[in-house]
Amino acid sequence: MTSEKVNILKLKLSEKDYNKLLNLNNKDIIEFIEKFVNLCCPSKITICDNSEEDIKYTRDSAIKNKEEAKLFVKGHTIHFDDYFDQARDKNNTKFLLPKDKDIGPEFNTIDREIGLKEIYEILKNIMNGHELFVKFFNLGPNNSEFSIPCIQLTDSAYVAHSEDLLYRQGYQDFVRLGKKAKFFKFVHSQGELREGALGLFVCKNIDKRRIYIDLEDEIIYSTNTQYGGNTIGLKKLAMRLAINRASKEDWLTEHMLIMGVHGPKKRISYFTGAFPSMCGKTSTAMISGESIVGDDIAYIRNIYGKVRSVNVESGIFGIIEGINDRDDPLQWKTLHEPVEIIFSNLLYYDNGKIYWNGKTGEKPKEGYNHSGEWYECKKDKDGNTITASHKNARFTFKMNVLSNVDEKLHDPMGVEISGFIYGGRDSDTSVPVEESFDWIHGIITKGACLESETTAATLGKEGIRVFNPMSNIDFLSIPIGKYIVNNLKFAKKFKTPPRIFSVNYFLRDKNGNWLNHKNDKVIWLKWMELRVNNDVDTVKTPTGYIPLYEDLKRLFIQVLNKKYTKEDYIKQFTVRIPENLSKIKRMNEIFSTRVKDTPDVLFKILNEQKDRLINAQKKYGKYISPYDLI
Ligand code: SPV
Ligand code: MN
Repeated sequence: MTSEKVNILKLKLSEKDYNKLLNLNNKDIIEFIEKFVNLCCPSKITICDNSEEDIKYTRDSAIKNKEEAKLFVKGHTIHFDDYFDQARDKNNTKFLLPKDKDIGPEFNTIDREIGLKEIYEILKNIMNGHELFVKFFNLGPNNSEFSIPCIQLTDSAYVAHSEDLLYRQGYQDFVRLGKKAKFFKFVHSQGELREGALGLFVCKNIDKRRIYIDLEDEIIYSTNTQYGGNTIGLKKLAMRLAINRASKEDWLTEHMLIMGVHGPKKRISYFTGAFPSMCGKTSTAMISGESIVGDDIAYIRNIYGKVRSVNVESGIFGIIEGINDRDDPLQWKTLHEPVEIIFSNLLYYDNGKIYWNGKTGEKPKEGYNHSGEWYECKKDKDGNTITASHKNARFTFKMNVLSNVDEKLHDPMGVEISGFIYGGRDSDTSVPVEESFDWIHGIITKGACLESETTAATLGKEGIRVFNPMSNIDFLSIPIGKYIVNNLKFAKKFKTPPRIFSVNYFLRDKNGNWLNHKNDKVIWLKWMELRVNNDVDTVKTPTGYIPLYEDLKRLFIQVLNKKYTKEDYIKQFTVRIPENLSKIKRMNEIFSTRVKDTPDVLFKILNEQKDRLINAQKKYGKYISPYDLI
């Protein structure tokens, strides 16, 4: 550290803020901040610690800097991202790859030296006229073996505010760890801004949007974007760093919810669940009557011989589209309470009211949204209708505003996991719930082979199956085969590893009718809870273990007060041999061409499954009722 550089922080910081940095007793932190202050040249710097004062300052700055506007309900604010900045930018998210490294063809990479040169050029003086917020957080609970300390540099008060809602404050852990803090680093700038709807500022230079990931230095750069998935360092950006770190240290970073499912006699069994986007992940995590630990990202470790997991986050950045009073009572209620919530990219109308697509109640005809002034039937340049809210419009709140938050959310030891769940959007192949034969069979046939069908809402063309192993494909930072092997190896040390299940909320009959109601998912959860405690028996099929009719019938009555007929059961749990064989064919194709490092065991397990399906077909035909298999 040269004295000249020390001076820049001394010069630009208040004495109080400077002392906050000295208190951390870690010269790497000072050097990191100095380096980017020198490069980005912010006009003002604020160092935030855990204090209420700093948290309030961040929240107030988002309003003062016109990144958020107040809404009618106390605590509620709205934020807009630019019209072309509404989702994760996969094309411009790249790994900085050193010359001597190869992470496989699946990844978007750029030569590390070239990428650094480019991003430094973009960052040069980028914060001129902006205030830099320096924030300290923890990924995971405070004071926990699971957790990773993080420093976020951002010139967006909205990003800093979002992180205050989504993560645990980490300043004290940095003080505790001192020189030992092995932290992740995030550098974000919105770049130049322009005035958008309601006079709120949005990014001007979307063409210079970059998200560059440096696994070597565990640092991520994000520029000229505001959308949370691109900017909130601790969310999907940190996930890439954590997957890489976990792979070296023999634990798992998963794109998973964590929830407590309530069984008989007040028993609670914890599950993690991976679901690609639009497959029911958040709605599963928030089912009333169960308890939520997390809805998006889980760290999973071997703690004294048990599989335990923590929620990396302590808030939710959730999709708001379609949330209504009938299907989502819990989220509906919370979204109307006077608690701190940031709404992004939905419709603002009537001086502070909000509307989102699918919201129960009055549907305004005009207002302001991510496209500016909005009116019914408004079209974009290409003639597409602009709906009132963007389909990726979101809410951000702390989990403690939910009435069913699990009491172990902040437990440094996490919760013990009894089952992993994998759920895709699948109209015709897998049954609503099924248990795998064992860990390896589950990781391979249910996790690694996870697919999801596109919805009309997302791509225009419905029913295209997208390969998404463990629903983590967008966030992997190691080759897919290696990642699958890490998952397979993880359970080797456990006498009884968690059971692995698949769920499918989207099964249809030949005529395209849904075979289940939205609310049925709670039944599959209750059944899995009974299974992990060995309370119920199963029917063995070629693809796994499925429930017995009598157990489901009882659960439907007990939990939903609903009659469940044998016909329902047979339709839902018929083994569909041709569809299952097609799936195996698709997977064999993907794993032998697209994935370059597929472990042999994957092909072996798929071939065994194929043989079981063919043998069953010879005996019972193409569509097999569970009653044939009992
Ligand atoms: C997801 O898309 O999986 C999300 C939202 O959780 S984002 O932050 O964009 O990743
Ligand atoms: Mn996610």
